[in-house]
Amino acid sequence: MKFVSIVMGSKSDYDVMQECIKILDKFYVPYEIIISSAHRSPKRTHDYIKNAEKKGAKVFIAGAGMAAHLAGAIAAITTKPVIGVPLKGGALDGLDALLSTVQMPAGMPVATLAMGKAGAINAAYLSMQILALEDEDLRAKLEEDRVLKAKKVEIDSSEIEQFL
Ligand code: RP5
Repeated sequence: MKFVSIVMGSKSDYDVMQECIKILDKFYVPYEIIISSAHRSPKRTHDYIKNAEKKGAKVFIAGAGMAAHLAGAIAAITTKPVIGVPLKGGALDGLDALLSTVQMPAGMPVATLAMGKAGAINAAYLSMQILALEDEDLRAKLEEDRVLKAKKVEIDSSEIEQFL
């Protein structure tokens, strides 16, 4: 079965990464989610990624804070797309995680998204867009979602807009 794999570095990341699974649930996209750390449990991370690939993981999402090497460590193990979500926290409040996740050396890409909740939500959307390259039903659902978003802008505006 094709699925999205979500890995987070610590239980303390779960609150934010739940935003990601809420979106995948909404679109009925199957996923796995685990805690595994690049630093604290490197073997577990390696073994999980290898096993998830065998089971059908098509894209990996990594959420981590501080010296956030998780997404890069996963990118070192797989050639599947890796999406990184830098998380806030620590003395630098997420700037450390952003730079650790985004500044990958050439040839080892991590698609790094916004810090925190927006990044977690966008990770779900980007992973679905990747799956939708080979899934017409999912592509149609994503297009419908865009139409609804545009409608909501109009509805929100209609409540307050003024023209001369
Ligand atoms: C990272 O260190 C985790 O992803 C987490 O964001 C951060 C702090 O972890 P805890 O000390 O809260 O477990 O590995």
